[in-house]
Amino acid sequence: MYAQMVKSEATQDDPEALAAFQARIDAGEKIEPKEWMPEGYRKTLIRQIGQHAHSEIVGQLPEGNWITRAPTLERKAILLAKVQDEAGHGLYLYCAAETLGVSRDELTEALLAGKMKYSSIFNYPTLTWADIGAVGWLVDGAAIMNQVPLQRTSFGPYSRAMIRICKEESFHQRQGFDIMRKMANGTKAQRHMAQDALNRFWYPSLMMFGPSDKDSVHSAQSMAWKIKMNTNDELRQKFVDQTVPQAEYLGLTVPDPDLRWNAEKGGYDFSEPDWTEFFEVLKGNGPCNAERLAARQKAWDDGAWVRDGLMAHAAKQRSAPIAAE
Ligand code: FAQ
Repeated sequence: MYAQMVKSEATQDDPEALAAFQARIDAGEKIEPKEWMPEGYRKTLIRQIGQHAHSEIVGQLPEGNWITRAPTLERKAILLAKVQDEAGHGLYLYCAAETLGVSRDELTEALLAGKMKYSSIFNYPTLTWADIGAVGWLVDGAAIMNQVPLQRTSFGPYSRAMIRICKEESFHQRQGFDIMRKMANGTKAQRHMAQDALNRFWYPSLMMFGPSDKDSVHSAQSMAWKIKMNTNDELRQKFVDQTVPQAEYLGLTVPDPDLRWNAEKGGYDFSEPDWTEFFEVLKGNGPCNAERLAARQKAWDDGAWVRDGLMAHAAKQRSAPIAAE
């Protein structure tokens, strides 16, 4: 109890508090919002959780684009449910970030001002129905690879949000694989569409894990704090090892002439994505950056009257006399 008090009153550079905090992380304890934490830990979490939340919300756009054009009623219902799930994931994550003292409005404003990022993958277009299969199979597949370890992340609200999100993500991945299976076993034109989708989404999916470890600025500190559980390259390798046999099962070719099984390391050797393209996309120069941000800006502007109405209602409630018991 006394130790807890000391911690909550500790200044940011107090070496004892920092050591005690690190000891809690190393022991696998969860850090809860009202407990003392280093400012860097709080800021890193806001950045990562906020970016993750924005990704879930922006990630609805490439798939939402296909809801009205899904080939059957069943596919439409499934896609609609998936896109709604992504909205839910965004909301859990915004709530987790809010426990760190930042509001959803502030996070959205930072996104719209270009001060916060969202995943690079959502700056690529979904041109055909097979792309919706590729998004579920590869993009949700990469998201799960990254998010399953995050269920054990050190910050309680983030870890709990991840447990729920991962359950839904596995349904998403399977629905994508099911679309690919149908297309890959369909007509010649459908097989061509499936291969074309894999060709276009393979490297952008590998980029989702972030830059190679040598260029990852946050990994070392984030891993020490268990905000991240693996390096970017470790997860990318696991993703390739899991996905290549799935592509083979579909009868599709991974668009990498240098892809080889390496028995010694027990994994595939593969070509790195084009990192120049990755950093260009991060700078806002991807194929759909402007369109995605314009869609978010429009949603924000269109929703202003709802936010104003809710604030006015809350103010009225606060000033109303308390009803007699
Ligand atoms: N895109 O030092 P690192 C989903 C930035 S959810 C954009 O390695 P870190 C569900 C990074 O922010 C997908 N930016 O960074 C779904 C940093 O810049 P900053 C989202 C990226 O944070 C499916 C700089 O590069 N998932 O898909 C990217 O340690 C289908 C240096 O990089 C998460 O957010 C990128 N790909 O590692 C929804 C998971 N990679 O901030 C709809 C949680 C790196 O200093 C449909 N996040 N950057 O300006 C993480 O695990 C980590 O944040 C990483 C990046 C691994 C993404």
